[in-house]
Amino acid sequence: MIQTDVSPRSALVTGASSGIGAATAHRLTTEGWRVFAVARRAEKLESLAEQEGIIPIICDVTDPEQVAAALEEVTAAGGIDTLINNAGGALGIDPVAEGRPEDWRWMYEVNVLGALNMIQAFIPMLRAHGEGTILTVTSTAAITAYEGGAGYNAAKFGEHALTGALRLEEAEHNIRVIEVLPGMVATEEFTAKRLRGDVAAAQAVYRGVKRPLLAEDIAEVIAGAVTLPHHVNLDQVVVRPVAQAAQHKVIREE
Ligand code: 8X3
Repeated sequence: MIQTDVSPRSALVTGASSGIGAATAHRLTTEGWRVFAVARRAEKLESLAEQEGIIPIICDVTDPEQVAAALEEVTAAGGIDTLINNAGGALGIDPVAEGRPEDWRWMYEVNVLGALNMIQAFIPMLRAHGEGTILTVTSTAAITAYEGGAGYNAAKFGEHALTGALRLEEAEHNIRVIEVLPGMVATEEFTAKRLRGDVAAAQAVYRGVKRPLLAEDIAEVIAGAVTLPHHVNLDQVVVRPVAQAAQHKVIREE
């Protein structure tokens, strides 16, 4: 990919304590970026923070007061040109008929309102920078509904809509808005959390799939997207493993 000659770059990554967020923070620092790694869990951030270039910030993106404090911290430390909204998650695989409203509420809160809080807080800084980037990690679940997926689909479709409107609104402020939509990614926590800690069921999701995507694969895509020259906007990047040709078609080798 073509690289920009703008340096040094600086990003804030949410959901940075594990999975795609941690891999992205790691990947960007290897390219010389300063990275503010945002997550709720201090102990998880500690090992990441040992890496040079990573500045840990403990913050729950669903709490506007904590987001305001994070903004202050980032401002005092020199600011960012790139916001990467990665925090999110799924809870439950119930059909609509039996879905738990509290699960739906949690998913809306963390996927949609969490991203909203971060965007609203950091948009003045990104506008002032003159060449800002906002990249939001949604999901293939943001564009294709599937059985058992409705609560997560609703939240991710919502986050996808937010991203689309934002791209239109911020173009005149020269902020590029990128959406990365991962399909099946084998991460430590995503499916285990969704299945409420049922590790065996979580492992079954990837059963027989020879090469599901890894967090590092998505980090590679994110790094590629945000290091392109600023006038190049990858609006939407759908990323799946070859074995997942569609949401409903997964090649499994028994
Ligand atoms: C995760 C992808 O297929 O579980 O965002 O909805 S999927």
